[in-house]
Amino acid sequence: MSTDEDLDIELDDKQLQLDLARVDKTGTALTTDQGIGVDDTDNTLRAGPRGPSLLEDFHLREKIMRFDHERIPERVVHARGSAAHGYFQPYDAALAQYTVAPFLTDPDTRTPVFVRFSTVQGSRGSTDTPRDVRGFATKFYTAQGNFDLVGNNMPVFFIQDGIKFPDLVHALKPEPHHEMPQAASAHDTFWDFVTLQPETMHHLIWLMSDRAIPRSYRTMQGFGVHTFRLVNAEGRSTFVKFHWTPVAGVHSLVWDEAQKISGKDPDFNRRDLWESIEGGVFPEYELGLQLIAESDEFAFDEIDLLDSTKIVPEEAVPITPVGRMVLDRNPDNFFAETEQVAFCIGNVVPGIDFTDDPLLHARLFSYLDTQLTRLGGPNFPQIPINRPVAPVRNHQQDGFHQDDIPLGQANYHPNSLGGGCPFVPGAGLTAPDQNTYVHFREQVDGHKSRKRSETFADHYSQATLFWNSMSAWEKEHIAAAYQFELGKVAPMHIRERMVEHLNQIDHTLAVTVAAGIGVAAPEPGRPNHGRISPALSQTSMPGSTGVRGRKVAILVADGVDETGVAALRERLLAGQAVVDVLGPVDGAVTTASGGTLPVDKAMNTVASVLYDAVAVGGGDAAADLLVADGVAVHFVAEAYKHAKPLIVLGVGDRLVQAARLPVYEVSDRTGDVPSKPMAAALDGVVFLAPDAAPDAGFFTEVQD
Ligand code: HDE
Repeated sequence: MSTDEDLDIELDDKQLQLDLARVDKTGTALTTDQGIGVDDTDNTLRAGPRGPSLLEDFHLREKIMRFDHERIPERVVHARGSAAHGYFQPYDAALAQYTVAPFLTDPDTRTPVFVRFSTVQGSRGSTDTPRDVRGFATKFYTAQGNFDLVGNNMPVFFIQDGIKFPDLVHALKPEPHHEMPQAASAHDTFWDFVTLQPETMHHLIWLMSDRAIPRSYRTMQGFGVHTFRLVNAEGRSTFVKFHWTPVAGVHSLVWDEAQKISGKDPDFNRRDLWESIEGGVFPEYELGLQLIAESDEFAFDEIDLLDSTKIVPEEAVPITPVGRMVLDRNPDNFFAETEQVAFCIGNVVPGIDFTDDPLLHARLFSYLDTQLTRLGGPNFPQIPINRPVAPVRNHQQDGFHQDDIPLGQANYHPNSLGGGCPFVPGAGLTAPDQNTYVHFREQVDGHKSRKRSETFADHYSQATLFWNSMSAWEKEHIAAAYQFELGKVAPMHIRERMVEHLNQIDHTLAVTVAAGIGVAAPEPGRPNHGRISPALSQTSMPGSTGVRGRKVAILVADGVDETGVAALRERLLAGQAVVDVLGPVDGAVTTASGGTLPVDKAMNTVASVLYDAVAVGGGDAAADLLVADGVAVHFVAEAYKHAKPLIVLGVGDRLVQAARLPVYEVSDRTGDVPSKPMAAALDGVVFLAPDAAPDAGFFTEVQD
């Protein structure tokens, strides 16, 4: 690492702490777990070369025993995940009036973070690109202790009350009798459950949108979902909703692409995260907060702040930008870090507090509880990735895997034998200070009952708001997703029930979906309220990073005009795009001028779905070879199908013609490069002169 910025991070407290746990095997000799050097690790100790193995072979027994126990239970949900280290830094001290938490208010503090992204339904080894919610969990190692913001990439949740979570997850997971399907929501039990539980309707429409198939973790939002509280030094609380917005914009795959990627590269999102960080294209997100005064709790029509199936539209409460998170370091070891990290929504620091959201409260129990089985006992906070950088001193000791050696005689409070230590620092405080957690003094009053508030009753208005706010292509994708998913549901009565729900959201949507799944069109249902929230559309978040981190394939063959390819490559690399030159086979191709051009990969080992754009090199002989190559023809045809920019250099257009694609000629234009929507609007392919490589605007909406 070279810059000053990087240096700060490398020297941060969490990394220093992790250094103590990192074990470098370079140049070392092999030992047993007891530190004993071994003479042979390939042959069991035997009585004669063909004789029986001997029980006294401690190296064999230990090696096999350790192997037998290498796996721990995978997470019951969010089992498949990928993670990275980084830091968070607030822009300024503006939040100091709302919270005592310095990590949100001190612009000189860079708080180390570890972020784990995940899918929900599939197992640990499942694919990255199913239609699913994505987890976005952030552990902030603040100087005041760990704060875990355990969010998702959608701002609402399926259910209002945590007691329904086991039912939801049972219905969503592979069906119990045959354990199918893996990593997919398109099956009977899921749609049976959700159609009987109308509170799921808002989250469902998000799940049918392209938000459920993010292009990468770099281009995905994150949300805390629940309403939390910020609490200041006077003990005043302000409601808060947490939002992460990716600097690279919000971009998704299209469904056909997502399904193909599942086969071509099931690690697509994981690989992208890893390679981006290795390549110095660090994923960045802005933290934004919606702040709502305590006195405004009931100021919103149709929204109860305690109901996690509702958003507070940004038009009603704008998002205040607060700071920036950068992910700049890959984990050293997947198991030790990504698998063993334990997020607990109850991990809060002074200045952040809970509300009475009944979904949140069930989570407060669940996360702590689940780690006991998953990580084998109560000392999981001592695992290096989970350890706070703040000192931990208490009388909670013993249990499986205690790593510390607590000193002294007194393991209770109060004590005099240990000098009264650890002492209770905040005794008597009525409001938090930055080092002492004091729960918000909320007044509560009520009769015990299993009743849901009337204010939670509206399950359709915000689903309609979401639908209304989509662009035409987003609407098309949503309707197609309902058709795909419901088309996989065998019982017709479940399909019909869903169409009835859709009819409460929007009649046109219901009719469109019904037409695709063999259900009769319903009579007009609940009238559409006509409201929109423009901020909900992906088109409102194009991002500002242009070609940076985008992947471009350049197809070449023997006889390619190397000058065009070199110019394009150079300009893309200058913008920090990732460029792969693809040939019919690996190695190199000969060029028009008799030289050689190295090839990064053979075309048939990858596919257009793994790229954001495809370019075709020029050169007469190369064009003839590419036209005769079915893989190359399919490459450009498929890229076109997924509305990706096609960049065609010189006579490379012959390949486009061979694929029978409509053509749009811009080879005479250099500066004014059309964007994908323009290419799509013209229903054609973009031709570029070699010196007209894409600029920032070109990729803005590549994946939308
Ligand atoms: Fe989770 N959830 N969840 N969840 N959740 C878990 O904790 C649970 C919910 C979320 O990368 C589990 O350590 C209940 C909402 C993420 O390690 C478990 C309820 C949101 C992750 C659990 C919810 C989430 C989890 C499984 C309803 C978004 C992955 C393993 C009351 C705001 C964290 C584990 C990681 C993981 C329970 C609902 C996000 C079982 C009971 C809402 C990102 O404890």
